[in-house]
Amino acid sequence: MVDYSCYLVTDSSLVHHSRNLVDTVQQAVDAGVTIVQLREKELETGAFIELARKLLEITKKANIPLLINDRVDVALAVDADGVHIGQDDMPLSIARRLLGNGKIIGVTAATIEEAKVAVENGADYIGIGACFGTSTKKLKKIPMGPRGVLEILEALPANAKAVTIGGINSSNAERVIRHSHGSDGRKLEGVAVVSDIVAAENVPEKVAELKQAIARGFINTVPASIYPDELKLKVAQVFDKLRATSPLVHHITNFVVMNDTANATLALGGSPIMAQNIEEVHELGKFVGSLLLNIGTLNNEFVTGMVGAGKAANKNRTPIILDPVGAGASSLRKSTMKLLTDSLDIGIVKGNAGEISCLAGTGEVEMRGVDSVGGTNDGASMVTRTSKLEKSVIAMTGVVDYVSDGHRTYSIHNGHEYLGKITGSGCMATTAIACYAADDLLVAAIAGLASMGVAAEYAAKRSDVNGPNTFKAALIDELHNLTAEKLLQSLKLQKC
Ligand code: 3NM
Ligand code: MG
Repeated sequence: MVDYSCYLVTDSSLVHHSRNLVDTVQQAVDAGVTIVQLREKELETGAFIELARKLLEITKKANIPLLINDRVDVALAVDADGVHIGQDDMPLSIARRLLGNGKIIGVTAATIEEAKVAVENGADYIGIGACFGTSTKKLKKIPMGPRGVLEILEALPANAKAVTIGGINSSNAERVIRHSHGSDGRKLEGVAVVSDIVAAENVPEKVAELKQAIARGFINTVPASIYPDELKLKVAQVFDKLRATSPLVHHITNFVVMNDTANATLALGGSPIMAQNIEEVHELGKFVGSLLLNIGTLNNEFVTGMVGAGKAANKNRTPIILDPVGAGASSLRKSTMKLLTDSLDIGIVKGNAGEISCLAGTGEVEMRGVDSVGGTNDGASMVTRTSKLEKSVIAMTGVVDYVSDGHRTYSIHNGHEYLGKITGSGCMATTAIACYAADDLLVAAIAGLASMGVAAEYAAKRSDVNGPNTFKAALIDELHNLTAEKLLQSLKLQKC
């Protein structure tokens, strides 16, 4: 049984200047990588064999396999444990004939077809790539993202083994593995990493981080179901906690709602910071309770800031809440949503029916600008499906709101029609969710939408409210006046 979980692929041109490749591999093996592939594109045969010998000494002592990239002759010369071949290298059948059945042969595949053929022809494992963008190798195809990796994996026989490669690092490995959990219980065997390990300043620390992230990704427990009454008590608890702790909510959001959402955060009990410049997002990172990314009024500076802040948040394990405003309305917004959901581990996505259907890739609900045209008559199934696909909590707003973590789905029947008459109420709902995100993300999504819905009902009832504008002011007041008791009394929550 080969352990492919933490797979090191070498590249001596990327090794950090403080070491050579042999030291790097020694440190990585000592720190617990589970398999090594010697991948050298420039070495002459003699030097290649000599390097392979040195690495084999290291891997043998640790009792882990050493594979050779491409060069079957080098693998034979040093009696390595196997080879890894690409689509343009020696055909698998010939490599197998030369190496025999006792050796490991891995094959790179970028499509379902390539992967299927390799498995049929007896590859021991498939290297699916590229998952993300990488500067380590010139890619021939657009990176497929974790969802693309799962599509290939699910097309293979259940016993096929696969890892993925390309842009994997300690901040995305957890999500990549978690995303690979398929419907029939299969998953990736592990992740293959080049630059994040070989170019690291501190290899043992980096390998430890990676191994922890990989281990977290393999945990795939089905959460226990919670009855609505129990959940309402949790909502009341997280409300009290929010008021007691006032978490810092970092917003990268649009110009239309920036002031309103900052006020909504304060009113609810959080502490807003609206920073989009990449220069400052890293500095803020460690104090931030949650990161809210909103793709309205997009510009390039926002996107750079979102990706930078998002990666830092994933590294710090700070929850990210994404509001894909108008995702179905323009291709720029859609591709930005895809960029963010592909490259970041998003905890919660909040959107209207059009935005969520765009995320699901079904387009079952149309968008006109940032508004959905109509809703869906099966919101519960839509959020459950999308959550299973994205491995994020999905919160969908509408006349009825729906929240799902893929296993547990609830509907919320609060709110007021004035919410649809003011701009930014959806963005404020996302802010409310982000305020609660220190806790269980399903509870956070419900608490956020519940707070908006209940506050809206209180606001609409006020004698000083006689239209959208007075409503907006009253809404901020009523977010401020909200109490755990009001939430418990007014929240209409159902299990779907
Ligand atoms: N193969 P890094 S991507 C060797 O897509 C390799 O098949 C790929 O390097 C493929 O971990 C890649 O530094 C390089 O991003 C991965
Ligand atoms: Mg090759």
